[in-house]
Amino acid sequence: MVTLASEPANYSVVGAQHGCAPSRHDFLCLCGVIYPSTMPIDNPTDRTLAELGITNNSEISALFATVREQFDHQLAAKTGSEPEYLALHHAWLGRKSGILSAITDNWLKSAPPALKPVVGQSLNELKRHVEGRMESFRVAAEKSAAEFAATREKIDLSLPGVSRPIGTHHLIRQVFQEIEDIFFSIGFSVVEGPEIETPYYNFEALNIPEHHPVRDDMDTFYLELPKGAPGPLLLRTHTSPVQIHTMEKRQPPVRVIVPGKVYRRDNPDATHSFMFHQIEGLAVDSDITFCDFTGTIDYFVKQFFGEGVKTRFRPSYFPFTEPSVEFDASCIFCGGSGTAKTGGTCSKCKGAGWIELFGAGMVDPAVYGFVNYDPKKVSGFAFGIGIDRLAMLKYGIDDIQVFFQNDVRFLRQFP
Ligand code: FA5
Repeated sequence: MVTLASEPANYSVVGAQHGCAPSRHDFLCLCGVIYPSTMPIDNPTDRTLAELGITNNSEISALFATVREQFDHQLAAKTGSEPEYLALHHAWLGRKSGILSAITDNWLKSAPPALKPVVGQSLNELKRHVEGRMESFRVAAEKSAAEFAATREKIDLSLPGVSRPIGTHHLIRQVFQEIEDIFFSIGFSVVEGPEIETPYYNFEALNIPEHHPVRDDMDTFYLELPKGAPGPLLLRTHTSPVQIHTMEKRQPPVRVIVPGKVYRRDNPDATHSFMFHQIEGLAVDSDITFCDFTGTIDYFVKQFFGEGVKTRFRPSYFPFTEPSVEFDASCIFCGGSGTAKTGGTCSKCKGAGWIELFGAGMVDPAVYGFVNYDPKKVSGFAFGIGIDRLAMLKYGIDDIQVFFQNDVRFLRQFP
């Protein structure tokens, strides 16, 4: 065996036997002992053949045989894990600091011409050997990593499941659903429309021309548009524009309800919000009468609040209905007596015995003109229910703001 370097007096045995990953600079002695790079000793692969005193072919063969033995020894000490593979690959085949690169630089390139062929051939054989073994190591390491992952990720069906709390619909959504179900049962269907509208749909086509005083009550938010935009856009103030969209698209008979959000520049207080919810209703056919109208509303109110509730209507005004009415229901808190159950005036209806519910009316013939319906052939009714206030009434909520604060203590009361 060729002596490659004199062993230092103060070395310690480290490396494969100790589990640490060898690097090129740990590769100091080729007889199976690895020294840490911090030790002041020679590394044969850092020196040229001349510096190692190697002068003939047989010494070269022996030298390469020793290197190969060292590799085999290190490989045999591995358990087959991926990190071990990577470390060994880096130590032997690393481009910059790998042992094979060092041999190429220090032994092959500087070899005297007479020795070069045998050094080249030995290096190629060593390379093939190392690469072949490393490839098998890689395949085995990958396989063992996959097997380990499969074992780790195996689902244990006997474990108890993770229970996640399931949320519930917001009270406003629940009330929407309740109302929709009532109208479904009498042949209405749901349509939806845009929340961003043109003044034409929000006002003009509903018979509310520019400068009409009603527009003041519905002052709303206009969108800032880029210069040259075709016209103003606004956040709809009510769901009534969807009446127009619907009649533009469909011929009578029409029976629809329109749930959705609406926006007004109202200051927030216990009964006002700048964003709230409405359900529009529209029925148009060849022979719809005022009687059909009041009968439908009465049916809805009784279904929603209970059979005992009475309804009445009072004259009102909306530019898009004629006649227009305001529907009231007998107070659900005092039974319409005006006196609280505990005595004294009922605080909910303020002693009137009636609570205002929503506005409605027979569709104004002028509106039919905007959608090319013949007012002589069709008639119908429309209504617009404020959902938030209806929900407050039914569930005894005295501040509309709680709907928008998302306090779970409130929400949990309506599972
Ligand atoms: C309208 O919006 C009409 N479009 C309703 C209508 C439709 C009439 C079809 C005739 C035919 P009004 O402005 O009254 O009407 O609003 C309807 C309901 O919305 C009110 O009764 C009230 O319950 C609710 N509402 C109005 N403003 C607010 C607000 N700022 N916050 C919460 N609810 C509101």
